[in-house]
Amino acid sequence: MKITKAAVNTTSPGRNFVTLKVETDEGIYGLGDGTLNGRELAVASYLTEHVIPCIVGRDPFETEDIWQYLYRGAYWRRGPVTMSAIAAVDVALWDIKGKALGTPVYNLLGGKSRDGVLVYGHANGKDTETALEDVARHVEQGFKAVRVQSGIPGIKTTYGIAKGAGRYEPAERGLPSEAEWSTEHYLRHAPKLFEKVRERFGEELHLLHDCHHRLTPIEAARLGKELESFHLFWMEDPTTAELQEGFKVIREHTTTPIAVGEVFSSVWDAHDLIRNQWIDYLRMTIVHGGGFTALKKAADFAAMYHVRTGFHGATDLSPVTMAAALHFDTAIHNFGIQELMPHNEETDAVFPHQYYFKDGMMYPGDGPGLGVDLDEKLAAKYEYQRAYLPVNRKLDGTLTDW
Ligand code: EZ4
Ligand code: CO
Repeated sequence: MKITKAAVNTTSPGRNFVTLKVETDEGIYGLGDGTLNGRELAVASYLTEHVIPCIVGRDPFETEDIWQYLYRGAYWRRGPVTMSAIAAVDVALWDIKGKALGTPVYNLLGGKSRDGVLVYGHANGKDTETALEDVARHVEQGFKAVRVQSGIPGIKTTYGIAKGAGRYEPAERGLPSEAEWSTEHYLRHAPKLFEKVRERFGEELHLLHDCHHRLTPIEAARLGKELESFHLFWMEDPTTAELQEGFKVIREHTTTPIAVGEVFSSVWDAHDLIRNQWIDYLRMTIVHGGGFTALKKAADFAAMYHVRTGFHGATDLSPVTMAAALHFDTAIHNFGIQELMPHNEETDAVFPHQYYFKDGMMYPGDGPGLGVDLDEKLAAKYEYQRAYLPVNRKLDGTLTDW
């Protein structure tokens, strides 16, 4: 089998997506996601200008060699743009393999290790009471695990909170908006929020929380300690992770489990975190981490240190990545949980898919390949529109981590 053609599709059914379609001489094609929120066209051009010309004529079954060719062959390694582009190719090729062999991708990754994939949804509200109502809605929908974020008294905007009546969407069209941050206000508020959630919903519901890289290690240690009695499933991105040993400080102070890695693009971003057992869950997902070929190795390495996966699953991960993640989650042994932020109806229509949600779990479907398609006619109706994630400032105007 030979790759005859590959092309990048950009579409914006409410938000931007970059999708690679790889075609073969046997009429089978595969899809890969290359979406990098707020920097989409960098990946699109990396693929079109630098990657596609090198893969035409290659055998799509040679995923290992093609991965190494694109990674080592570029000389310039790692980074989210490069790794998302490599992931787009890798995932499309695994999709082709599955279709050619007439089997779902999870069967190529080890087969089913579980019946379903535990997912967590996002509950949020402008204040504690509204957030609690949203938790209740999630419980009614069948969720067994819920991430809870709420507005913080004393700050105008907070990460993870829907602005109007609609759903929360991190990126916005136009130039970056500016958000406001105060660690002092946040640290006073967050433990009270979780006290209320446990009071109302009991012990059984899994609770998660995203600190979104805003604390220093010692501040995160304080939060982790104060949340201990509420038994969180995890505390996410407690601090920025360029300095991996920063997590040692957090770990030494608290038993609240720690998840990190949605901005990672290589296992090397997590090497010290994993081998020192400073984290419990790795969030780097298929699209930003270089595809199945790279993630399988990262997950196997993590397994040796009791680290499980908890893949990023926000709306900027396209349905192609959601499908890929669900096949992966189904197959690997050290799966932990999968994030689910449902796409809007327009996106679901552009990417028809087999995967589905039922009783708090998700299932990849049992058709060949990834079980997700791209309706190119419909996609063409939604032209790419420049969009950015917000930037964040402390109350005195200092730029800080968003
Ligand atoms: O801010 O996906 O856990 N989920 C998150 C997301 C991220 C966005 C960034 O593109 O942190 O909301
Ligand atoms: Co996050």
